[in-house]
Amino acid sequence: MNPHLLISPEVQAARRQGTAVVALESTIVAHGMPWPQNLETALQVEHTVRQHGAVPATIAVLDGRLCVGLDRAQLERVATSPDMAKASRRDLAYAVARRGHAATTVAATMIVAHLADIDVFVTGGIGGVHRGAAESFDISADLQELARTPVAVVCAGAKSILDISLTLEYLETHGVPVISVGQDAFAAFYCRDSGFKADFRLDDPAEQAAFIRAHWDLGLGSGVVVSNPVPEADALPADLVNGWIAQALAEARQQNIAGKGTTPFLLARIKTLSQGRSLATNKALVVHNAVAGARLAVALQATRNG
Ligand code: PSU
Ligand code: MN
Repeated sequence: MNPHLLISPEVQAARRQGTAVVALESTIVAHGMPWPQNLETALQVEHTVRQHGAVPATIAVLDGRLCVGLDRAQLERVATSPDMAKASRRDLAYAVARRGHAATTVAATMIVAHLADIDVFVTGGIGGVHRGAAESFDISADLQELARTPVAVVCAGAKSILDISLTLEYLETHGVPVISVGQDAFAAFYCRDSGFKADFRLDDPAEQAAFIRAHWDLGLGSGVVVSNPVPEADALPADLVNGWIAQALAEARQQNIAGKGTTPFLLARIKTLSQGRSLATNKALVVHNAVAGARLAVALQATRNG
């Protein structure tokens, strides 16, 4: 085992007993949602994973250790500490070497999950190719990570703050399959339909697990995106969402927001512009993804236990 990992007793026990484990990210807690909804959501997501037969492993860097599975106090620390960095692939070693604290993005969470031999990771939405990327070069490291790290990422698609068409092109180029659950379309986070089709529709967790196992057994090496649309009742109307996004993007441009600050800035602005509706939807979709992710993890674990 990698010496920088610190695996919680609950996750260690699950591993020993062949119980399914679901990785969860911490950037959404530290930088994606405001206090106290961030902690509430994190706790509810963990609870939902347990209710569906798997063990949650929230991942963060604390005191330089790559923590897999956080207790309540550690989760509160991630949710409240003002000094939580946002760590993607390039930032992990800095946090470890300086014995610092960092929330992990989708990319960094995939890396740590893979080091800890966890197959399934649940998040809200993946990062992607930002609009205007031809000028800004802003392409989330999440996509590179999906290209190289064999973890299944259950998400509600990608937010339309991004260029979804280019995001899907990028994934195709890098051989990352996009599976959709319950519909043909790739999901668009706050909305169910991005206007683009996913590669494969697989509704049943056992079918998803068979596909993912085959992908890895073939040595294809990459991650897999599992797009799970937000429930109908929690979805937001696309025209409203597009209006908030257009305004948030214009403000980001005026204020010269760049780099890792972009996504948190846009999320916070959309929350304010929507008078909190985007946050309620965000919460609902992550919890919904926890159900799909736990079921998938149980099905994949069955293919391991033979
Ligand atoms: N999607 C959300 N909330 C978030 C994020 C994505 O709904 O907080 C976070 C994830 O951690 C993702 C990161 O990995 O934003 C992407 O950041 P960037 O665009 O800087 O790569
Ligand atoms: Mn970026």
